[in-house]
Amino acid sequence: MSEISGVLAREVLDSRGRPTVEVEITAGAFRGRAIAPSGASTGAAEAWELRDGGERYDGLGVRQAVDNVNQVISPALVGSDPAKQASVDQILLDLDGTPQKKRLGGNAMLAVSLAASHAAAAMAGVPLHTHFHRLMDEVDESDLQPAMPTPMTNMISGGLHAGGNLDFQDVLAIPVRRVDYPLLLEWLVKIYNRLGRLLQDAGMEGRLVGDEGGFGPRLGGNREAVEFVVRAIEAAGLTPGDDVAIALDVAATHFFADGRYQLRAEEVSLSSSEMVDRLEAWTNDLPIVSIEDGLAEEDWEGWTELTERLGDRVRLVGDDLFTTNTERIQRGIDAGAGNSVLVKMNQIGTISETLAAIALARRADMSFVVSARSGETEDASIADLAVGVAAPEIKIGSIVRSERLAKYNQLLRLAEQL
Ligand code: 2PG
Ligand code: MG
Repeated sequence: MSEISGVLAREVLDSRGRPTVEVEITAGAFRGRAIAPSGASTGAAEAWELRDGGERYDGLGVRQAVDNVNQVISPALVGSDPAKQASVDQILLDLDGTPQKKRLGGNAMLAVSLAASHAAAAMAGVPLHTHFHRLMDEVDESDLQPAMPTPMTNMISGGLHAGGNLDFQDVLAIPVRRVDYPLLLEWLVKIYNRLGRLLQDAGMEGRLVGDEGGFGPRLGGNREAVEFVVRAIEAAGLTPGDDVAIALDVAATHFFADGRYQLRAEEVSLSSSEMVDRLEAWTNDLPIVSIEDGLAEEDWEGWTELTERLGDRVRLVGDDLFTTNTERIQRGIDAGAGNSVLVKMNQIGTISETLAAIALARRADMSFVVSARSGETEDASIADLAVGVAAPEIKIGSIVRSERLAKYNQLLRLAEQL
């Protein structure tokens, strides 16, 4: 067995050109490296992203978080066994000691926690997904087998991820026919390209893309964005609803103000029930199978109503609502709010807590989606996480831009191994 002999952090850049934390863990001859991603449409309950403020990078530098790794975390972790993820993470949690990881920074902690997983996989001589699978087995004894996830792929971007006028953050295409992953990817690329052409033909500045590579056109309204993607599925020679359906990330927290949903693209302000009416009407008319953050993060009553009305036919995914946090997921289970959990490692800040969130969702018969952030890097660990924990779905963004392709391509490799 090797022990951790070094923990080294540095500042690197993410896909928006913003600083983030990279960590390398050395254990004898073995090494693990990981980079923390970063969100834009963040939930209020997320693990704290520690930023420096001041002049550098308009205040977004992460030198303090890097120093926390090098000066506080490193001395405490040297000598530990990286294979004991729970103990590594407990050391991080004890050192931090705050509910939202504000002392060390969730960005510092996640990069360390994930680098430990990589080092442990290297030590054991197994791929990362196998290591995650073993860790998952320790917290969830349900005889889970590794499996390929279905991607839900961003086609049109709005909200805080694009400069257009759309309120809804993502319109995604999600294959519903079970075919092999390489063919799914081919379909998704074809739909994306057909959509670009359709937007261009309609006179939109369709080739402009948002932070995750989805098209960011200015359209007449949110529903038009969904209709364009449905047409693109048809233009790709596929049947909407049978081959490929629609998923939405409404990201409603970010247009919820004064107790109402303020839809700028449509110049209306809706109550919670009216928002549910609208989502229900769309679901009746359009092949929508999944709606993420259809309501705001603190609108728990609205979420219960949404789930009562749509939960038997649509996956209602909590992102800002749950923030990969077992306490919030449990509150959702108790209140019948949502039926699926979005899983983002940096939303909670350690691998152990991420796996606990997945285990809780599974015990409650909730679905879950492993998700990237809008600020990503070449770190492709979520592909291995999704396979190792047999996530039904994965959300990576669009099928352009290398920080997204790093994950789609890693899934191609994993598809060969399974
Ligand atoms: C989301 C994510 C990814 P962000 O809302 O689901 O699309 O966005 O990383 O900005 O929170
Ligand atoms: Mg979301």
